[in-house]
Amino acid sequence: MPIFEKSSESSVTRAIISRFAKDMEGFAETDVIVIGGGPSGLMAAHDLAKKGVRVLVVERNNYLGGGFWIGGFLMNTLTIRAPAQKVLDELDIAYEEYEKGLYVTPGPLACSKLIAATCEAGADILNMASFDDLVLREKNRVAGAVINWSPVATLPRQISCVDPIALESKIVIDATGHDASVVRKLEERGLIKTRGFGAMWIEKSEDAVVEHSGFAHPGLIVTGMAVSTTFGLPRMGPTFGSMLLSGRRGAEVAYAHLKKKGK
Ligand code: 48H
Repeated sequence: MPIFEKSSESSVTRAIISRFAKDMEGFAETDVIVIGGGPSGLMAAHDLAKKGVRVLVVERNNYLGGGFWIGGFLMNTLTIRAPAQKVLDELDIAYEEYEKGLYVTPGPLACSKLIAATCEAGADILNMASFDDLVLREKNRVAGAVINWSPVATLPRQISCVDPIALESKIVIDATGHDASVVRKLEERGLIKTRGFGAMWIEKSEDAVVEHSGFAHPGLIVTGMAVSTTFGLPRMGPTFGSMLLSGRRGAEVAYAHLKKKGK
């Protein structure tokens, strides 16, 4: 008596293709595209999905989480300053108080729970796909993202002429971390000027990054380290509370904008 239900190779292949095609059709036009699945991007996607917004996270790696897995100096410990530990409470992530207002939690625990919460909230995920360019409309308003499979970038030149595809959205969020790749694409076209992130100053940087999270250009919101790069703010090293609260601020700004426009 076999353990598993009867099936076939063709059924398994068709199951994958039909589900993928259905998903991609939905991704072609959505409310918000988040480029980058690190802590700020996941947090933004989580909060938007919880509010019923259609949100897609595009991540170039085959895994989500960005720098949230490993904390500082590859030591697997994330530090979180108050009040961001409230997000850990909300997501049921265990942590310890190191000293008043400074908390520690293992990266693998916090990261896997944030990913799970984001997926469960209803955010869609497209991984192994890289941001390539923007869709721009009248007055250079950002209206979507052009993406390609990540491995395409590693193909030899003679076979790398694989055209990307475009996904339309009402808002794009740049959550690509230090590179601020989406904002930099606008800079290449002379539409914005980035300042590059500044030297480390934990005390100042975390407030500043949250305060500057929001629209950097019509249709484009910036969250996380990309905010520091865009606006020339100090870096915060291995403290992650501001990444979570920056994503949350980005989601609030996006949601208010969508509501104003009648979503
Ligand atoms: C698709 C892309 C692309 C692309 C990048 O680096 P992240 O963890 O980003 P944040 O901003 O959410 O968090 C930053 C934090 O991890 C950190 O490094 C801190 C706090 N540093 C402080 C300091 O002083 O250095 O995640 C970015 C994600 C990653 O998963 C990338 O793979 C992804 O974006 N990504 N995805 N297309 N072109 N570029």
